[in-house]
Amino acid sequence: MIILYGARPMWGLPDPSPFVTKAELLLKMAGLGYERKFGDFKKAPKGKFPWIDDNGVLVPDSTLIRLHIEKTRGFDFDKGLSKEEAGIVWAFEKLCEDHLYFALVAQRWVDDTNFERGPRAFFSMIPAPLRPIMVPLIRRGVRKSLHAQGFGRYSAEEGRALVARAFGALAAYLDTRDFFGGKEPCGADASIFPAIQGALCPLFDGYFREEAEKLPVLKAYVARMEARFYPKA
Ligand SMILES: N[C@@H](CCC(=O)N[C@@H](CS)C(=O)NCC(=O)O)C(=O)O
Repeated sequence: MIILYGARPMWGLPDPSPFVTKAELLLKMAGLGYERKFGDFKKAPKGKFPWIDDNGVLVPDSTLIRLHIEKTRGFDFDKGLSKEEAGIVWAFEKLCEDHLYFALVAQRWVDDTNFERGPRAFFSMIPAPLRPIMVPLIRRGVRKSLHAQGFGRYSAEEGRALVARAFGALAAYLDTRDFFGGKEPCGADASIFPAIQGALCPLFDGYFREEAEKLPVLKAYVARMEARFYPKA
């Protein structure tokens, strides 16, 4: 049995981390049995969520998890796609992970109201007297990493223009398809779905959600993916 380490379902999302949801979807798509466990960052092989324990083999990083499943189970996440389509959806996947993800982090962690509604809950595990020290320290670390990555240097106006362009590109591709895989989901859907679902999460306000909400095709896509992979009992 594979164990998937991440956080847990929160905020109406399968996991606060889009990368954990991606790993879970890859396991579901490949038809592999798994159990979810709350991870201890100190034990994370690369210091980040997610990682899996595949019968003693620890595999960190959602994309490395995909490569591991492909290699060990022979599963083809691009089944039915032409080489060109596989290339395009891979680029869309990385647009979500290496660009839009940082807008999501900025929305949740930099904005005070959003922080109180969301990430503040992560600190409930640490003793109350330490929180006044730890919370500002960790938020400062997040702001620094956003600055180093670059997204943190954009004004709200600039950030809005960039995410609008990215969501527009995703919506344009989806316009004639049910999924990024076409009629059926492919590996890239495992990554793109949590990025858009996270943007549309009603708990958080700001331009990131507003720009995603302007595109009904994105909402319809999230609803289709939720119905397929997280059907309501
Ligand atoms: N490239 C990694 C990114 C994973 C990632 O950034 N995880 C975040 C949660 S969304 C994390 O664990 N952050 C903690 C940290 O950076 O200390 C993947 O695809 O799994």
